[in-house]
Amino acid sequence: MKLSVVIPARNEAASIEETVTTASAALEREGIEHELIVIDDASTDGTSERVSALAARNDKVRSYRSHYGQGFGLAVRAGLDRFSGDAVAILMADGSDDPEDLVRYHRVLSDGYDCAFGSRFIHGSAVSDYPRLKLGLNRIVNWGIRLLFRHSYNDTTNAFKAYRREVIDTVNPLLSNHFNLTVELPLKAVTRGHSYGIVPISWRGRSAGESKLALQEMGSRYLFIVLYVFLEYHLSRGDYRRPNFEEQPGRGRLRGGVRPGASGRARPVAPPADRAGDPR
Ligand SMILES: Nc1nc2c(ncn2[C@@H]2O[C@H](COP(=O)(O)OP(=O)(O)OP(=O)(O)O)[C@@H](O)[C@H]2O)c(=O)[nH]1
Ligand SMILES: [Mg+2]
Repeated sequence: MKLSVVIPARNEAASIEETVTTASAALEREGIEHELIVIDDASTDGTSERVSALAARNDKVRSYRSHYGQGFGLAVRAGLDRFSGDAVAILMADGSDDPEDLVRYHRVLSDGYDCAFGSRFIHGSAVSDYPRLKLGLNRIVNWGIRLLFRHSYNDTTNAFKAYRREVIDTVNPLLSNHFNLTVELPLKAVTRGHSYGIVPISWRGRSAGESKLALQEMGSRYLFIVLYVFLEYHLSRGDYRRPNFEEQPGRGRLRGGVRPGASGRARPVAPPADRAGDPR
């Protein structure tokens, strides 16, 4: 299964080279077919020049200017329009995510799950230098999402996740232009009927560059997209579900979740019934 990695980057000159080279090294070492797609839109600090130099040395690295306007969500969507793999992971350029976790995600997808979700808040995960205010807000928002959607996954808001190609087909057209895309993708994927495996991941606070997340501007946008998906799930009578989705009678909760195995591999608890006998 070829894994495409979409890396949105704006003014990440200090970390983009390490992000791309460590991701490339991890995937090469594991023999995973891959491509790395960096999407820049308005960098002024030399990020694009660095990526062009990387692309000249490594033909699996591709660099694009977003063909949409500026914004995190639009940059990721530009990458999702262009990837050629069987699956796609979204990786931050600021060095916060551990590219080694791409290998874990690839395993989860190879095990048959449609989505690979990491959690920074379960046994086996490692988090350092998380700004306290952001961490507090993160826990509250993820708790609220869990209550609304009645699932047990506790890190919905983290963008670093991976999806099979057909999931991206299911969740399109995407609406979010900004950081709210981080919740639109996983929430639509699971409410529209895709399975997911959860693994512990590592995360560290950025050590260089500036945060692009403006919390005050994003609150209402996050609320909008969470409520949008919630209303779609409850009121649209399944109009947007993935092809061949079959309702499980008597199940109120979102299905497809798995508990993480101690090894970091997704360990299925109850495979999605409609996927039984459908090893892909
Ligand atoms: N192309 C593009 N990339 C963006 C944009 N906004 C953010 N990014 C990238 O998206 C990733 C996440 O942005 P961050 O600024 O790290 O957001 P954050 O992780 O919430 O903030 P920190 O806690 O400071 O790391 C980084 O790789 C950014 O370079 C944008 O408008 N365009
Ligand atoms: Mg960051």
